[in-house]
Amino acid sequence: MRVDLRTRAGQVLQRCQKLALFSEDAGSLRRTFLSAPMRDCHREIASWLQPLGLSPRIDAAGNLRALYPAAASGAPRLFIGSHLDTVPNAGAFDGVLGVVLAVALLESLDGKRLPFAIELVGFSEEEGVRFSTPFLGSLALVGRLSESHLAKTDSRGISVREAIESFGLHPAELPGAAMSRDTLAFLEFHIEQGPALENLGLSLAVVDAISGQTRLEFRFSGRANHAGTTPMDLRHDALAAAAEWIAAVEREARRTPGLVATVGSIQAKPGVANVIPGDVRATLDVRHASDGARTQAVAKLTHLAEEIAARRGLAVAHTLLLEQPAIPMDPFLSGQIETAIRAAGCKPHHMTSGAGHDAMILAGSVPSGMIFLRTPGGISHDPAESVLPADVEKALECGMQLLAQLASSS
Ligand code: HGY
Ligand code: MN
Ligand code: MN
Repeated sequence: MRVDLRTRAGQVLQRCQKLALFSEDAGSLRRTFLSAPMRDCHREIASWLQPLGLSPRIDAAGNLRALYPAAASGAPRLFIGSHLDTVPNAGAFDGVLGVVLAVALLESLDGKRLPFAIELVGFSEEEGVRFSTPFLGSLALVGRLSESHLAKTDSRGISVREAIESFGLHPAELPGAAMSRDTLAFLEFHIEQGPALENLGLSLAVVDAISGQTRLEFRFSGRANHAGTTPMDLRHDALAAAAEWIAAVEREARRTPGLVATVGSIQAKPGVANVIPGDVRATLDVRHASDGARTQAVAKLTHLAEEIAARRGLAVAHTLLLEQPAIPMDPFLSGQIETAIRAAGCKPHHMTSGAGHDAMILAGSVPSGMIFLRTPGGISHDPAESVLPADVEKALECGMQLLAQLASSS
């Protein structure tokens, strides 16, 4: 039964909202690696895929996988997908929209078979919330999920390996999660998560590259003491030192073109009003389209932390959590995406993504491309995150065009 694009776009939005109900928290959305709500999410998506004759499976890294066969056996495959995990207090579209759009594209084929198979993938962990290590799902797809990844532990001391086992999966089967050698390409639809498309009044963008990112944890070690009896000049206040450093981080980022730097989380111990904090842990997330500019900024911000700590009589140490270089998307695929965006009646905008995506992991192994949808208000990683139904309609039309183009060029 042919469904018109508007109806299908409306269904995409409803489905994203439905998946947003599967959360670890009451009243807000948080769905982390192999949590119980992730299983509900898998079940719901599987219920949409079964009528297409697809039998979805969960691979050993917890990725949802479903293969839509080609016209002929032995044909190569195109991967389409994004991530199903979220940040805490998330919006309903980051990651999930790319998976739900992939389902809608399979439905729009109405049983038609192409010269290539299409494998839908819903990645299990892109944000890195539970284990402070992003991309666990896509790393498994490219065969790069290492023993050190599996040994990472969450706040309860549970390792990635144990989380996989308690979800009923088997780490020994991780090699089987790697994508097959006959993979043509990887395509990811995603919300822009920033203000560019809205400021330009455009629906869709071609992502030419994804900015690199460095994530670290800094630990300021001072001297806890009594808040009432310790004179100001005798203090080694770890939180005051961190505060001075955080202001310096913001100042440095503001005056460096193209640089963004964020201290997203801070924990002060012992964390009570009448004790001078002796121990502070703070995260730092640094991004730039140029790897040189990013690594230079990380070195400068690290030196600043050391200088502030020394002046205040504290110690400071840092741990690297993630070092992800900037990654260009595949030029041929980006050209095809641009053509498809035009064919969908939109003016294509080319841009670099400030946000990280699974495409940056896949791009190291297969030609990868991304299509952005406008993010109203540029708001993301927040319940106010949204997409416009008309843009979803355009994304579907672009996706169908793209499949037709790739089929005719196969
Ligand atoms: O943090 C990011 O760039 C993405 O949302 N994981
Ligand atoms: Mn995100
Ligand atoms: Mn995302």
